[in-house]
Amino acid sequence: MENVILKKEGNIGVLTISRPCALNALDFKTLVELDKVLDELEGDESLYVLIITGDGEKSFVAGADISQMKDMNPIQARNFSILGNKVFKKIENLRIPTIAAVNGYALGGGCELALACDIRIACEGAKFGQPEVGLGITPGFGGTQRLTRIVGLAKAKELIFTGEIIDANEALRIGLVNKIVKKEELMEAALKLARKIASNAPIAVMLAKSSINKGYQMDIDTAVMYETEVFSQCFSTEDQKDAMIAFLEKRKVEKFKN
Ligand code: CO8
Repeated sequence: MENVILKKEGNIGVLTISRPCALNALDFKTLVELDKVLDELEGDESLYVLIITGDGEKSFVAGADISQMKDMNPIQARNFSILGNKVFKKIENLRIPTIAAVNGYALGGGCELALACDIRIACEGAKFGQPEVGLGITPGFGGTQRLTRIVGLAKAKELIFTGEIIDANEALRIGLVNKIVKKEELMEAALKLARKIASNAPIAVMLAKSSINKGYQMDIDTAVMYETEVFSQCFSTEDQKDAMIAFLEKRKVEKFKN
């Protein structure tokens, strides 16, 4: 892997997109590398949370690679969009929670990458936007759908139609990010949140993610039935028994097993 770096800190994975020559813009090669690494991560049971960030001080991901898209014909563009969407879907559906640690520009495909994560923490100075219409294209890695679901129809339309770049404070105000921290505290804040998630019963966390994500695509009655299935599955885990016994014995579970 050249453009994607995976490090592990205990049961937390930190995935860094690293293409300093183009502010970490996503080209074909980087997307293929991401696709591979996500397959490895899906099978790695030692990991409970994944953080995704960008290399360097300036940029999370400055979009899809414009120099690579410049000469594409519609078929090539379609294939590029299909690959990006496949990768981002893998992130969205990864069994463990994902946190985008947005360390700078998150534009176009970079904003879409952050949107595919479960939670977004931004540093002061981070910038968000879907500037595609200024380049003669639409968002193509899920932006028209995920941005709309996260910030609502009217705000998503405003951002996508104008291509306006917003700062971290505005992103927080509209619910695009969960939290803003000082730049030098970003990774520690992401790790702190990841550790908090990882301190809970891992199967329960994974099932909760599945229930939220799958249920969000369903009508409420079907979604609540799915929640019931997921909830009942928890009762086949050792963690459920251990945690409830520990509560009744007025102590904490030392370590979740599953
Ligand atoms: N693609 C390719 N190269 C890039 C990109 C990019 N998205 N962003 C920055 N770079 C390169 C620059 O060309 C420059 O290269 P060089 O040093 O060789 O000239 C280098 O990175 C540094 O960039 P700047 O000199 O521009 O740095 P500034 O600090 O002046 O500006 C900005 C930083 C504001 C982030 C500026 O670089 C910028 O506007 N970048 C483009 C942002 C953008 O429009 N992103 C959206 C791209 S479109 C997209 O993401 C579509 C997604 C869906 C695709 C669907 C597939 C069909």
